Amino acid sequence: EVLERLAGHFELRSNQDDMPWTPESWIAALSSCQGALTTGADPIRPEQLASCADLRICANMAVGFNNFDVPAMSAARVVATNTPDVLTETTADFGFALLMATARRMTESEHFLRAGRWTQWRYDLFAGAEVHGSTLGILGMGRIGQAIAKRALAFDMSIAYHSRHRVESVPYTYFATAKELAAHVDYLVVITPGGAGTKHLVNAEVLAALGNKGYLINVARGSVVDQAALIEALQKKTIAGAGLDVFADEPRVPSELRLANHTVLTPHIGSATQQTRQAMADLCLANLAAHFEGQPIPALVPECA
Ligand code: 8YV
Repeated sequence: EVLERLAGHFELRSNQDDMPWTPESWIAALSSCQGALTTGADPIRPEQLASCADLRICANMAVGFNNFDVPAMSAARVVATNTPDVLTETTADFGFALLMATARRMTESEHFLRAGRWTQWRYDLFAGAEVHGSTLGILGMGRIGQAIAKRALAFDMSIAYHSRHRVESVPYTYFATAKELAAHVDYLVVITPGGAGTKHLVNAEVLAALGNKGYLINVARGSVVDQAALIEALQKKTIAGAGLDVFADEPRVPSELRLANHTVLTPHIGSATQQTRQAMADLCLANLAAHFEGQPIPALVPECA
């Protein structure tokens, strides 16, 4: 439906669902375009910009834009837009659902049942960890972090956080480092932006501080967590478990993670409801249309000069 609406405004070059772009076909397609509607997996960096002299706007269908090199885009006079706000509550729902599914071992126990292995009643079967009344650490107290905190309050959780800066508008306990936060909490939920500034913010030391009763939940970007250190922590049981919607090199998920117990793994679906994906697509279209009509752009990336 969105493609049809786009076709009403633009001449389209589109890929097929079953034929992802290769790096070469992506550059070739972009080089004949003035605008692009990108997902978080489509890079817009100097390599692409060098061959795309006519490109003027890239509308990312994501709030995160670590696939963009915004300074290089600004230098090449390419506008960057994203989709903030419309996915905040939906992604917070998912982050909290992933926390609960991980704590209560919902997918592991379901696989066990579906495999026909539930043959007798046992009191120790899939004993998980309490959610209500526990301590939640939020790494990144932005819009989605704050929406996750709101949900946690209804579960009587105590809330602490670490962000680059203290957020004066929230009443939660601030920790100056990720490590101090991890040492204090039962659940560490990662919801920071990706990119160089947060690369491996959750490293072996932070995981050690989280400890063997602590859970890591990542609904941000795979790059924020040192994935090798996480695999080691899961294998050595130095953390209790992990709920992961994002990975270091998507869509590749290493077998060590796929085989790990006490994990819930999902294919980057934090914002994936029909309503929210529609709202994200609508905002992309509004961003593209506004640019080409010379109107103010609804969701310009703030860093875009
Ligand atoms: C997107 C996301 O679905 O908004 C984001 O930053 O991670 C998701 O909502 C994904 O990036 C695909 O564009």
